[in-house]
Amino acid sequence: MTESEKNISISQEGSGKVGRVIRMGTRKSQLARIQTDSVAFTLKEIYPDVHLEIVAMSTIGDKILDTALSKIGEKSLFTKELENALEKNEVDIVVHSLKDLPTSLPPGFTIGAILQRENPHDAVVLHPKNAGLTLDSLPEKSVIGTSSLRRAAQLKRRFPQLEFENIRGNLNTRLKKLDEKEDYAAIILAAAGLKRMGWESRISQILGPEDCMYAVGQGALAVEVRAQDKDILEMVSVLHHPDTVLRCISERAFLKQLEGGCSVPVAVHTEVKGSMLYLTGAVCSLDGADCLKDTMKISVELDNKVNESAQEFAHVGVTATNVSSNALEAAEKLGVDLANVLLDKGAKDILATARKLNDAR
Ligand code: DPM
Repeated sequence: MTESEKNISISQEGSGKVGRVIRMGTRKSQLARIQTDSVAFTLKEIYPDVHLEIVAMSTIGDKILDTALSKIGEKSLFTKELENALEKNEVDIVVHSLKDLPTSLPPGFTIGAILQRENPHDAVVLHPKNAGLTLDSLPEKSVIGTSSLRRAAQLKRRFPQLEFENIRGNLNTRLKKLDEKEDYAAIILAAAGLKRMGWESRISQILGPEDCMYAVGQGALAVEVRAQDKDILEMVSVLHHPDTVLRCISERAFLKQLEGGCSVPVAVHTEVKGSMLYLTGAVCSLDGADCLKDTMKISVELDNKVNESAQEFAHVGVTATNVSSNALEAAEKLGVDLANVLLDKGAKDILATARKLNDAR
């Protein structure tokens, strides 16, 4: 672990009991650190006797900053180094943005907790000179910065007068590129990331589902652990937010059934109303010209039927032994069913073409 820097950010105090040391792995970006610290803070509140140690690492995704994410391909880009450290017992817990985790995790790993979702929508951040404008009122041919195929496809469809160009780098870099140059009139970022960074004041517009649906898992934090580590699994399971878990399982099952990764324009919108879970999913061509979209719902009554054994009951990589197994199964089925409906309508061709065009760029 040559790249790692260790710093003990939270340690034992008070009770006099010597607790177990839990090591939390994180990427080095400011957002990743903030996200890990927030989970550490919550764990510390629940388990005051546990020692938490934070281990920060650089990942390939952090090092390759000049290539669009969708071109580098693999989702494991941001997660591989962290999973290696988990595997070697160098860390016990890794905190991720759920949307950066593939729908199938490598064997031996599972998502042991999904925390309550932040605002899952995308947000518009304007160049200061455009203050007061919206995507509707920006001058024709204004350049919008985004490297997300999903955002570009949906927004091209909705705002054909605008132009879209890649922008890469972590959030700090992107805001700098926006503010200090004249390359972009605005950029699109997840509201959740902006909020966690303390940059909510830069949000000029939140994009609703009619403009741009969000990415699978967007806005939710996930805690990845070793699937066999029963103690840690049990410890982190109290962090699960049941509504978020059900929404995200349906979204992940949808993406998995479509065989989509981060290099395809797939978007979702979910809601829990009473005991019903609603999933809207869309598959778009890169230029947004073709867009298949549908909504389905399923009952996810939260009964007390919980499952005891861990990994064989993981749903799209998520182990949630403290959430009703009937509800988890229903959520997963909803995602699979909706994907099948769109596949029947021709989603396969749209995705195949999008992949081919993206690879050729
Ligand atoms: C994934 C995408 C992006 C990230 C693709 C997408 C955005 C890439 C880009 C899968 N991961 O959304 O269609 O804009 O070039 C990422 C962000 C967050 C997690 C930043 C962002 C923070 C929000 C969260 C990058 N991963 O999307 O603005 O926790 O959901």
